[in-house]
Amino acid sequence: MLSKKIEEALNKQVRVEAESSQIYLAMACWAEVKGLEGVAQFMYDQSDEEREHMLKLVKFINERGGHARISALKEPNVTFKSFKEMFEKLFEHEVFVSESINDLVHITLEQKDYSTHNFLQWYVAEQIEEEAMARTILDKINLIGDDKGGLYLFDRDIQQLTVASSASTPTD
Ligand code: OFO
Repeated sequence: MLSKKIEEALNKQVRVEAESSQIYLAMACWAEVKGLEGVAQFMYDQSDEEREHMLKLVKFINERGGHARISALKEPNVTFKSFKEMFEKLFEHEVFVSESINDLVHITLEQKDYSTHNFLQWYVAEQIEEEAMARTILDKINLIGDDKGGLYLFDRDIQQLTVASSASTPTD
């Protein structure tokens, strides 16, 4: 059974994951209208993954005697100055999500809720992976700079990152 404090903290994270999904969906749209199909597909897939993260939390809350709250979301930023800026925002957002997960883990320890603590380890590992991927993408974008040909190749190659990351998503 979840304590009220843990339930509330988990529900806050439900919202963070839902907003992540919306943010990446807005990025997918921007990339798509700019003609970068590979980047757009990558962002659509990221958006789907974030929704899965949200659902995993929703189910955990409901199964443990709580009630998952589906709240209104902040409208995400829909335009960017450049792809570099878009990926910088993605990286910053992942760092923010990692901090949010860390705070949550801290609360579970304070409350001695070891089953929720155990459940959250999946998110801890996922955030390490997502931050690393965002950093890799930023490094590549920095190498490309303003080179149009480089961006074309990046758009083609980013698909492989999509495959690598979705392969590590658990099915439960
Ligand atoms: Fe939910 O993993 Fe990224 O934010």
